[in-house]
Amino acid sequence: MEKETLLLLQNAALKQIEEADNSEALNNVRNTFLSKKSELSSLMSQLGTLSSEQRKEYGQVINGVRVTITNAIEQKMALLKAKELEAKLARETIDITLPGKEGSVGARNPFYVIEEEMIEIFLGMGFEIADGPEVESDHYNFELMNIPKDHPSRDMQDTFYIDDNNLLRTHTSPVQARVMQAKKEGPIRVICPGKTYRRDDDDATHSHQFAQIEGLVVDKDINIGHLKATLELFVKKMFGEKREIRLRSSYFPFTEPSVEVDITCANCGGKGCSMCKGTGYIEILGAGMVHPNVLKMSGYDPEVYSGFAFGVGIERVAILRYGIDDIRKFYQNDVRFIRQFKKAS
Ligand code: FA5
Repeated sequence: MEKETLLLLQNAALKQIEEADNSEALNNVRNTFLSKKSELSSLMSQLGTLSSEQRKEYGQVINGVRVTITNAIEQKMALLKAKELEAKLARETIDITLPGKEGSVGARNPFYVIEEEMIEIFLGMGFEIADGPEVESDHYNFELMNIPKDHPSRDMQDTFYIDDNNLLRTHTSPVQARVMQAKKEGPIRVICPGKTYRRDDDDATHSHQFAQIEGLVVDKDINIGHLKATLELFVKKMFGEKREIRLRSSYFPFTEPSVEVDITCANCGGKGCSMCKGTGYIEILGAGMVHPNVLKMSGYDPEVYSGFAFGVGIERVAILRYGIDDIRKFYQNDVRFIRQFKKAS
C-alpha cells in the first residue's frame, strides 16, 4: 500500500467532483470513490493484513482521504442542488401580477326568463301546469275548439300540415280539450306553456314559431269577473302595480263572449305615443268565457259548468317588459343581444 496511490486517488476524485455539473453526475462520482466496491473500500479491507503500526498509519491516511472526498461531494452537492432549484423555480415562475383569465358565463335567453316568471305568477294563484303535443290533430286543434272544417276563422290560423289530419298546433288552446277530457269533471285550474306555429310571414312582431301560455278555469259559477281579476293580478305582478288592463270585445270561435286584453303603454303611461300607435294601450292576449259547445264536446254540461280561458304570447310579454324591438331576436342566438339580459337571468 502506497501513500502516493492514495493521494492520486484523492486528486482524481476531487477533479471529477469539480467537473460534475449536475447531481446525477456527482452521485456517479460518489459511487466510484466511496461505494463498497470502490478502490478505497478494498484498500480499507486490506488494512487487516498490515502490522499494527502500519495499520494505524495507513488507516489515518485512508480515513483522511475518505473524509476529504465525502466533504467535497457534500459541498458540491449542496451547490448543485441550489442551482437546480433555482433553475426549476425560474422555469415554473408564475407572474401573479398578470390579470387572470375571466371565465365566460353566458346569460339565459330573455324568453326563458319571462316564461319562468309568468309560470311562477300563475302557480302562485293556484294554477297547475298541463302539457299537450306540438304535433296536434286537426280534431283537437280546430274541431274541439268549435272551429269546423269549413269555418272561415281557420284562415287566421293557417299552419304547417304533417298530413290531412295532423298539423303543428296553431295555439295552445287544444290543451283545454285534452285536460277537460282527462279530468272528466271540474274544478279545473291549469296553465299550459308551449310552442305554437303559424303560416305567418315573419316581421318585427310576428314569427312562424312563437309560444303561448294557455289558461283554463272550469268550475260551477265561474263568471267574467273571475277572468278579469285573474288577468289584472297577472298584469300587475308582471308589469307593475300602476299598469291597468282594458278588455276589448273580440271574437274567438271557442269563447263567448270573447275579449282582447290590452295593458296601458309603458312608454307613455296611457297618453298615446308612437309605440302604442297613439292609443295608450298595447294588446297582450286573447281571452273569454269557454264556449258552451267547447264544454259540451269535451263532456261537460254547460248548464252545470262554466269557465274562462286565455292565451297569452310569451314573446309579446317579454317584448313589452324589456322594450325589445324585434321578435326575431329571440331566435337568432346573437350573444350580443342575449348578454344584455345577464342581470335578469
Ligand atoms: C289565440 O291564439 C287564442 N287561442 C287565444 C285564446 C285562448 C283566446 C283562450 C281565448 C281563449 P291569438 O291568435 O290572438 O289567439 O294569439 C294570442 C297571442 O299569441 C297574441 O296576443 C300574440 O301575443 C301571440 N301571437 C299570435 N300570433 C303570433 C305570431 N305570429 N308571432 C308571435 N306571437 C303571436
